[in-house]
Amino acid sequence: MLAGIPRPASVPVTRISDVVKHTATSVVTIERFIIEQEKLHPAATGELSGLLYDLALAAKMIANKVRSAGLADILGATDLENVQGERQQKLDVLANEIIIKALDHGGRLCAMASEEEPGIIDIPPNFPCGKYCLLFDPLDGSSNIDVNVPVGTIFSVVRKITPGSRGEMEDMLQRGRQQVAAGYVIYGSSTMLVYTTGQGAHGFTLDPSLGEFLLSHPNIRTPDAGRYLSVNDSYYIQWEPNVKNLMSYYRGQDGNRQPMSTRYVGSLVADFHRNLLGGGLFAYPANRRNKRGKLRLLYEASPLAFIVEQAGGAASDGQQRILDIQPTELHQRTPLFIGSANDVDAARKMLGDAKSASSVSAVGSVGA
Ligand code: AHM
Ligand code: MG
Repeated sequence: MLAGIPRPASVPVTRISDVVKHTATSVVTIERFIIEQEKLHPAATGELSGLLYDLALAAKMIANKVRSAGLADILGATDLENVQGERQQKLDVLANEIIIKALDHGGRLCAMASEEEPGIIDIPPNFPCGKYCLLFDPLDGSSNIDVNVPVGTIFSVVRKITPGSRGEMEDMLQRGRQQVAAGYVIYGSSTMLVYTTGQGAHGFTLDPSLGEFLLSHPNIRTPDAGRYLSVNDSYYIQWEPNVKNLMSYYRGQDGNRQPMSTRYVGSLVADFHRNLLGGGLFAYPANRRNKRGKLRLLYEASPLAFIVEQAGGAASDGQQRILDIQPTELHQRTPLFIGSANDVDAARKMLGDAKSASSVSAVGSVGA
């Protein structure tokens, strides 16, 4: 089993110049970057590199579908519901299938789990099993598809910890700090893939003319405090008093800080990506109706928490670090406060302290 992911301050961030040499005419494809990074680990077998490259390929295929969605008449909802009881969009189904088919035969995975599937996705018996598990949200924010708002794919990779060749539930239910890689793809005005393997967070932009992801954002660092607050205010009356106080603080209404500006796309990847690059906080607190919030720990919160920490930011459920939460079920939800470290710290202080003063009933996620 891997040791826990160190806090950002102690992360030996790979200097990009150690990995690739930039010249005026050189471009660094994601394939080259992954291979060069692998060389930093003499014991690496290449399996993780292959897996990341397969994910990049799946992302290109999904980007292609998203881009041509209106033209191909594949917009709109299907009659199906996913395991969360939400209507699936056609592109959700396609993206889910694309990822499974791109990853199931390479011999790198022993199992997968998707936000769109009720249980573990086994590797077909005719394909070899590998040492990693992949957990993913194939198309996050899919309710925005019909109105041309950016959507995204989120993924998390953990190492198999059980004996035997097939992946088990125990392999899936690992704390976020056990992740060996995580990333997201944003299908926006351009398509970008951001990933980490624990040596910084790096971003790649898809060049449509070349069909390649090119290194565009090496060693992303997020500001310690941010300008933007991303939260859905329509839940105001359902928030506990301490959450209301926290939001008043972010808005400067209590006179203790400059007000943050509100920006809420309603597509987690889009909100997260903007705040990662520019600084800010995304918050999806628990409320009286949804005691554990809405977002999924394993497919959304944990992978983005790994990335944000690698970029110098933080992620908390209001009580504890997201990466420390012990999952107990595949589709577990968690409150989420993620982004600039100082802004997340304010949530931890105001919600954590309030809880210990027992003024909060059920805010917080299950877990250790
Ligand atoms: P999804 O995974 O079903 O697409 O739901 C997750 C999405 C996030 O992208 C977004 O941040 C959130 O749901 C928005 O929820 P709400 O409409 O309650 O604000
Ligand atoms: Mg989602």
